[in-house]
Amino acid sequence: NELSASMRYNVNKAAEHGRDNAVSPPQGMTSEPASPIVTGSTLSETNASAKVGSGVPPIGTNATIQSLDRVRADATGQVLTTNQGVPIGDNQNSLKAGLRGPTLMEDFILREKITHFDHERIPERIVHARGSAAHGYFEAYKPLTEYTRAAPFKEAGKITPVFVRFSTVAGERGSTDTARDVRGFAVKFYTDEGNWDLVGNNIPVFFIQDAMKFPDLVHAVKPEPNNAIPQAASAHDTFWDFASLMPESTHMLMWAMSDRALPRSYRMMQGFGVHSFRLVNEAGQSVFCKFHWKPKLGTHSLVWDEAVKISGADSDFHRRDLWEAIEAGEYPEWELGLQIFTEEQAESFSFDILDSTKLIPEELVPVMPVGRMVLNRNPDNFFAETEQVAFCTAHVVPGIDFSNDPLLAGRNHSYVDTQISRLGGANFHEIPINTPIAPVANNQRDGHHRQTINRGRVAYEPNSLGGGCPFQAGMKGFVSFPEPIHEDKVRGKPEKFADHYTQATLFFNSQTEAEKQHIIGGFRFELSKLTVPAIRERMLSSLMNVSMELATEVADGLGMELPEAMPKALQIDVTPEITVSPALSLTALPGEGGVRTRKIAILVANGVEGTSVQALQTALVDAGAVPLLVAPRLGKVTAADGTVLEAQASMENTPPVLFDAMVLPDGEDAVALLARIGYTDEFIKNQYRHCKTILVLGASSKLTEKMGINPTLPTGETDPGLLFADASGIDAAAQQFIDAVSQHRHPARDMDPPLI
Ligand code: HDD
Repeated sequence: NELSASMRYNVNKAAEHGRDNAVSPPQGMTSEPASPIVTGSTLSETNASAKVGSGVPPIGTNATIQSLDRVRADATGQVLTTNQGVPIGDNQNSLKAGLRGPTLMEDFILREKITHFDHERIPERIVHARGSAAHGYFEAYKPLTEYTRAAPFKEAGKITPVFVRFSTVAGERGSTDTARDVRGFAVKFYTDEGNWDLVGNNIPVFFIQDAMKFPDLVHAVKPEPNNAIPQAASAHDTFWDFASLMPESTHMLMWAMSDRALPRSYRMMQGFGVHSFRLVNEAGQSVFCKFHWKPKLGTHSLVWDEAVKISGADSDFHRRDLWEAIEAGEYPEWELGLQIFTEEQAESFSFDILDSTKLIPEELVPVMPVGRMVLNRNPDNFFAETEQVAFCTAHVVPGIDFSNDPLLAGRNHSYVDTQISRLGGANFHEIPINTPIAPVANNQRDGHHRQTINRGRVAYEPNSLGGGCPFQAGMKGFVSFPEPIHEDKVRGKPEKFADHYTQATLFFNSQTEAEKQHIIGGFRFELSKLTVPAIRERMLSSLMNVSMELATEVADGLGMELPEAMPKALQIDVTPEITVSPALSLTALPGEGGVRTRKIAILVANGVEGTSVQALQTALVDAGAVPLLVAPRLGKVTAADGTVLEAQASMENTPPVLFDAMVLPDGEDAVALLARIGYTDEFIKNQYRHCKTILVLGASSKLTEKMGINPTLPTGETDPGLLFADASGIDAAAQQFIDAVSQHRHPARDMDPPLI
């Protein structure tokens, strides 16, 4: 596109020389854009541009679009102004007494600009500082009125807008996405009866049982206070010191050391409300409930070596993945499932349902699918939406209520409290992303940054001057479930809370062999980073109560003898209902995704056999994958038959860990070129080591041979992820490749230490 003159360079610079121009920028030298703005130009980004948010979401699925419209701003065609709306004549130069003289205090334009800038940062979240979010909607499959009067579950097909923020826990706002960590999964439902926040994680249990220990846990895992090391990592003394002294954390540690803590994508992880909540129906009857989000794409993870390398290659890996998927119209989707159970069932379990370090195995209480959530729009503005969104477990609506989980009680206080300092006062609910769609009317008034202009004289209740308004909703409003309580006031815990190991063992025993090995590797790595051997030993002594297989292998990996097992807090033996729960393995949810949105590297170089490359590209795009031609340098690559291909990535700018699978091309000359480049070895080594699918076409078999890669594994099995084909049989090979990539990874090749 032809760019208008005003877009090619900063025409305002022309006004900077000489007294006359400085006093009054000459006509035609301001940057008022030619009208209409050049369409299709990537330099002009307006609200209508595909590069801002995701443009237009499907109609009727996103009510927050309208509610946020009143605060959306678009500078297209507007003159530059101060915050008071005063047009600014010169945005280049401060006001001076003479061109070489001192800058004047009088310059309110400069002072306003700098003052605002000085205050652009707000405190980051004390935990979950690093996150990414998107808009979408929840759609109920069927009415759940038998159990709850909550608005989103009133009828089949009911749509409730949502805003969802995913996060890591320990790292700071600018930390890497692929750290080993729990992931936050916070959903704000803008229901007809007010906002409901389901503030969960991608792991169904938690480290501690009582909110009293939360500040200790967070102080232990955050960078150590003397030197602020390490960032976004639990592999340090203070975390394991605390964890090893708190055996109640053992179950959660098993999850945190597993592949669950290394998701491939936010789109490919589960979410859990963690606590037992209550559902309350119109008649005031209550059942307990646990919330589960299951991703349509299945649950898939990275491996540790890959996660570490991705941190260097693209520390925005998960943020980018979510953004790009939504921009591409590949809207991520989760199914909401409920585990519903009664007081009587709860009494009968071998564990306490008020204990957040315990889950309810799906074999005991099945997960009932009740609806789906689709994320279909990226935020317009990261700060205004993702950073300022304020979640709180106490934001419940009629029909949803709390259990007596002591961790939940502490959370119900903490979240509102933290927003008051983070967002600068008690009116954070008026920030557009936090405002409910349901109308708000009460007698709360004033405070920092108050936006609402409440009319009238009345700000109290009861009143007669305001006709008694706003009036109480009575039984139509939120009514707490009248749970009977007849107890002494005490500090303490029920006995079942003291069983710290049964479910940790259940989790370990429910993993596949490869998953177990990754858990062992996780513990080995983290504990190897400790500088105080006694902590390592204490942790091992606790792991012996989980599984001797686990403890022995971790000890072996650390070059240690097994110590005495840690004395258990609970002396009596617990008989668990089940000893294996297949639902706890990541393999339980392979997903319907196939290869959709998977990134595939097709290595190319001059002399490549082009027809097979193009056939593969077409087949992969048709299957919904994202194939990229990766060459030693960006730009044009000439195939053996003279066809010119365009490399979309270079081996330098997009390293192998950013791809889910790889194709090595045919063509003698190209292979000879690739064989001389060190990057090629890196591509093959990393893809191989991370158990990804590799398709080796024709002459490229020399490349894998050179690396010592063998289709027969040391176990005698044939490697299912290593495919060889000739360019002539490309159609069949493409299908085989797609099938293998949809397996995500090939654990048969997973060796510790790695083969290559
Ligand atoms: Fe928390 C943020 C999830 C225990 C106190 N928490 C926060 C977020 C998530 C969770 C997803 C980020 C929300 C967002 O994206 O803005 N937290 C959990 C889960 C827990 C949990 C699943 C256990 C089941 N949290 C927990 C306890 C406390 C807190 C026990 C305090 C007693 N959490 C906070 C907080 C944060 C927070 C300090 C930091 C920023 C914020 O709330 O808005 O209030």
